[in-house]
Amino acid sequence: MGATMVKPLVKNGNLLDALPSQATLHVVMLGLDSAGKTTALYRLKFDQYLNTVPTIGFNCEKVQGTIGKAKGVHFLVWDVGGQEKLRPLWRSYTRCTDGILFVIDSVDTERMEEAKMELMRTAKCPDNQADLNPPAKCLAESFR
Ligand SMILES: Nc1nc2c(ncn2[C@@H]2O[C@H](COP(=O)(O)OP(=O)(O)OP(=O)(O)O)[C@@H](O)[C@H]2O)c(=O)[nH]1
Ligand SMILES: [Mg+2]
Repeated sequence: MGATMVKPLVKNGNLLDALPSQATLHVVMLGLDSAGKTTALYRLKFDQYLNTVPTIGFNCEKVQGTIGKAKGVHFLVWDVGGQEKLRPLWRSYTRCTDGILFVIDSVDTERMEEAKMELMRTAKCPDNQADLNPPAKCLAESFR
């Protein structure tokens, strides 16, 4: 529990500038269990705080950007369960996605190393090496 980091860090320029121009961009939210993924997703979708239960499987919502360069851009956001037993399934969601949003509970310092390990594992996955767009690569790099 605690604060979540949902704002990606991009080294070179704006995240949206780096995204391919498509009608709908597919984004996968990953992170440890209780990092705050589902909370963030519902906040994006409904603009309010909703109670959540641990995700077994995934949640999927279409959200539309409302401000800045994201205005009018449609995102199909896949929020995948982060429990340890579910993490082997992440790779099937990250294959061919437009972006990966890795959510970190910034107050859960005890599990920061675990989060780092999972993020690096995801970034280094051979399936993702060819498919990851620059924003996802930048996020992984900034975490080292
Ligand atoms: N204080 C605080 N609590 C939060 C925040 N984000 C999420 N939580 C709480 O953390 C708990 C877990 O949040 P979830 O959004 O369900 O976490 P998750 O990452 O989806 O977890 P899994 O589905 O198990 O992977 C819930 O009780 C939330 O209310 C936050 O920014 N601040
Ligand atoms: Mg969840």
